[in-house]
Amino acid sequence: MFLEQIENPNDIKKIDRADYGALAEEIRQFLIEKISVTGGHLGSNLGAVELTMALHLALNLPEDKIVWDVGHQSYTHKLLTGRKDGFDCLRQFHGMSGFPKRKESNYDAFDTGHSSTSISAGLGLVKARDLKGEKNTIVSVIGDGSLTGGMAYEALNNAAELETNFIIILNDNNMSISENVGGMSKYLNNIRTANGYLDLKEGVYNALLGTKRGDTLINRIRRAKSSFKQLVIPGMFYEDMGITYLGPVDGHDVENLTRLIQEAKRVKGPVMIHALTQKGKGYGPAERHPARFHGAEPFDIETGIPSHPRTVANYTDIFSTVMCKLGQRDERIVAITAAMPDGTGLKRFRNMYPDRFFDVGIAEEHAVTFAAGLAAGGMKPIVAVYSSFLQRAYDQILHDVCIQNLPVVFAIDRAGLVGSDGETHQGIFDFTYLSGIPNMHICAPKNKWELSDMLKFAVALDAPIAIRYPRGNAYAGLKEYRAPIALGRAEWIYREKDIALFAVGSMVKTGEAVRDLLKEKGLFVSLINARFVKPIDEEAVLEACKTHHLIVSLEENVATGGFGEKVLDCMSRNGCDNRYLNISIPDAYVEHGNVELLKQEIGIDAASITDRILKMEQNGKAQ
Ligand SMILES: Cc1ncc(C[n+]2csc(CCOP(=O)(O)OP(=O)(O)O)c2C)c(N)n1
Repeated sequence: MFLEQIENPNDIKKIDRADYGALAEEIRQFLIEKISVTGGHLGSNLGAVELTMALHLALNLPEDKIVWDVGHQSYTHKLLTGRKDGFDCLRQFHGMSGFPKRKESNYDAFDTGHSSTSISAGLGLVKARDLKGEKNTIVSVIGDGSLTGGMAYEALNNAAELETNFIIILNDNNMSISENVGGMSKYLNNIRTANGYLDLKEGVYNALLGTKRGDTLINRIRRAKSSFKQLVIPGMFYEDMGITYLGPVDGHDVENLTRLIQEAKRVKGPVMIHALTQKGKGYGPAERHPARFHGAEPFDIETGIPSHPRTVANYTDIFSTVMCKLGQRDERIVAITAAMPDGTGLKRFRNMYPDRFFDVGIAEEHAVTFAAGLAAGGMKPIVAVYSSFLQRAYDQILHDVCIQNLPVVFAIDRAGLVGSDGETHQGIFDFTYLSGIPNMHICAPKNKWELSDMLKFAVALDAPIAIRYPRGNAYAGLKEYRAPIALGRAEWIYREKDIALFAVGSMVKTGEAVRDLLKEKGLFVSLINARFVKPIDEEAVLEACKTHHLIVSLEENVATGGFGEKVLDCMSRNGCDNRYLNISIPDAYVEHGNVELLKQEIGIDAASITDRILKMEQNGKAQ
């Protein structure tokens, strides 16, 4: 009823304040209904409904700007800025993104997807505003989980010197994807329960007032900038840095929040509003299982059960099982995650070996250097991380792990196209950013057994090594091909002549399909499972060059710095003049959408690859 009245940005300002509660309820129902069909980030959005309403009431968008950290909680913002219809194709190919996108709307001030960037970006917008002499308001919204990321502190440190207005809203739901971790989380928790301390303060003062020298004592306590003060005044950490702290406040009270944001606009300097929210608010299953409903697959609203329950093990499951076995065999094995114990499959390892499990918060850079320290101390660290998030830790991999040649294993999940999370999350750069680093080894399994074999191989190797595997079902084909893993050695699966397909990881399965299609045309095709991207098996390449006129490399990584370039380099150094075709991801960001569709779109599905090979065969030259 009220949501119907909201078609355009700022329409919320027409709603009577008495109806805010009803509007919030309608927004929640809308989000639950839509996300139950498309999938998406439910819990974080349900928790941020009132906060977003308050921002839209207190600000004048788009002149004023909101920077959403991670951006997964921006659905209500999208709803209130004329994008209601977009929810039917949320996260689908050419549909509305699940994250803020400047190209999608003038009301999205800054693109996000990875965590802990909003304060830096917001501060940049503030400085740009000031330099241009403008007067608009800039607000960065950051969650307590994202506040575990180091970049947030670099930004706070910088923002503290500011003499003009900058509003930071800390959306504190006491959860990251899983339970939040670490000292800051503890600190925020103490603030949450600050009423206890305030009562204590009052109690102490009242007791002292009743005594003879009570006044003097109270004054002494007040004068002393003691830890007592730290206890009784919430937000001292921020205040001491020079950031005005307002809170903690109820993040579900629209009117109060709106008033507070309006007050915060008057502060000449950085100001933090600490809003307490509940993840999944208003939907029972999401309140009870916040981790499961952080990023939900389509589900049945009544029960919260996924509409298409998984029946096949994915690579994460395989990794999870093997890690538990390895942990049992070798007490030096330790596992590290940057806030993704569920997503990376390390939860079982955590339950079995709590002392050897470390969740460091959303802190990939720290995770890698921490792992380097563990390795230098004689342990065998395995860093389980998503491909796109490891991008952050490039220097730590190079400077802290690889220069010292420390035996850190990188278990890189979600490598390749990930689908609906889109361009910020596609794991298509890891071969590129890893393969230029001396001492690093890189491999990718063709199927679920090979992931297990590679992990065992990796922990036995006394050097840095990365194993990258994709999101989704673990391939259970080619079971009979299980030659022992040897460093830098490929595996011949089919040995014929004429066309040689060198495929890496997920592309071995595609390579099989391509080979079938080519054979239907009467061609002879070899399929080689590359296994290693660094070092590549040059012997296998040269052997193939002798008996095949066309060499094709297949990978789910961008072409630049990828596997194919190494194959071509090997061929050119050795004077091989075979024709060559590089199947990889083009030099562009790949948007959100179904993975199979995306593969067709960029021409790396079996049919498109077969077409390209056939054309090449016909023309006798490269496409
Ligand atoms: C660099 C990076 N690492 C990991 C993630 C995965 N991730 C997405 S949201 C999230 C938790 C964020 O928690 P919080 O900021 O408290 O937001 P909430 O969802 O609780 O509202 C994580 C770990 C990410 N987006 N970016």
